[in-house]
Amino acid sequence: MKKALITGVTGQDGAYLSKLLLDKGYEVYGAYRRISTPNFWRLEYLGIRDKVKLIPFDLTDSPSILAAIKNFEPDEMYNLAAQSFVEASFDQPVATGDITGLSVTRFLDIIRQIKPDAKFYQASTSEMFGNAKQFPQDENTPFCPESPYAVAKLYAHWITKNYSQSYGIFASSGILFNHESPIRGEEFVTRKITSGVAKIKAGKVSCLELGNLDTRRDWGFAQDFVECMWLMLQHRTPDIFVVATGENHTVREFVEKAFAIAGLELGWEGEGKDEVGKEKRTGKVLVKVNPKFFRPRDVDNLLGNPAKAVEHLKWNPKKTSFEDLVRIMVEADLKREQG
Ligand code: NAP
Ligand code: G4F
Repeated sequence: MKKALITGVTGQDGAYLSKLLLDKGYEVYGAYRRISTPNFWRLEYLGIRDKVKLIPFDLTDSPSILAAIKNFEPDEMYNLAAQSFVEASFDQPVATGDITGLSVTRFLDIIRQIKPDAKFYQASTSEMFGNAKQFPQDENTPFCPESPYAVAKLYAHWITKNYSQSYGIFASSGILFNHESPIRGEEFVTRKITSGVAKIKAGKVSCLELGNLDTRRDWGFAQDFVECMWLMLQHRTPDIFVVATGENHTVREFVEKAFAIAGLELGWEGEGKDEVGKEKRTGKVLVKVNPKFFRPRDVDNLLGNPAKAVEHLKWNPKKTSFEDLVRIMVEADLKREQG
């Protein structure tokens, strides 16, 4: 039986990847960090909490990384743990650099010393392309990171390639574009929208406040994307792959689709004011723009080209459409609100 170590097992991708590997017959070791309140709701949502072997671990703590690898000798390691929220990285640039960037060297160096035959996956990101001049972005597009998060991820990306080339470790990076699901954190825009829509429908809140509505993202379904992580470690050589759907939409389009699926009439703030500036609309749902949710710098337009993953890994980027993704998320949040 193959053994896999997944860091960030309490996160969205960690939960979906655990489910995938358990279904494939792996023994799954889920590395989680100790926090004041246990945080296993995603594993519970997928019905796998008692199937994953949970081990305490912190990316900033080398002894805990060493113990996880030495004690369990995993064949495959998926490094999904990170400070992953771009907005927060502007407030915590040093912690983000340490957790999301430098920790990957801690991890790889322990692999080099005690388990050099293991395969390693690094969760790289389309944020590394930043405001790229090339569309769509592929494995040869120059990087232009626009946030402390993206800078840290780019460091992690390069050190993964460096350890693979310098020491012959099977270390691959997936440059994943945005991927979402009903277990996405509510701080990210898609889940903020779908849970907001469900709360509006339930009469719990009267409006949704968002930041930049014009940015475009290539949004896919997390359950489909984790499959590509696994495929990368089954490939005959370590490599770098872009994972994306090849289609993008604005935040505004996501909002429109989510409201339509929930059967709610959508009204934008400022759309219908009378002569004294008072909202003319009555009974309509409002979406407001709040400058608080704008970032010091944003990435305007991400669009990935998954051709290499399609050709070499036989991965299907079109399994779940944009419409289906929004529907899956809205329906899950409506169900949650109904208890
Ligand atoms: P997520 O839901 O935010 O999960 C991040 C995980 O990292 C959580 O389990 C978190 O633990 C853990 N973590 C944070 N700091 C840690 C530390 N110091 N030590 C150990 N664990 C720590 O992220 P995700 O959406 O699943 O994404 C998975 C990975 O892919 C991340 O590296 C992310 O940056 C990258 N990525 C994501 C996307 C996307 O669209 N989702 C796209 C490209 C790349 P807690 O539960 O305790 O907070
Ligand atoms: O959902 P977001 O916070 O995701 P973002 O910044 O694209 O990052 C996510 O995807 C990356 C892959 O490209 C991952 F590496 C990263 O870990 C994370 O998973 O924001 C998406 C867009 C941004 O342009 C943001 O400015 O939505 C815009 N937005 C507008 N209003 C908002 C909001 N974002 C958030 N979080 N909250 C808002 O109210």
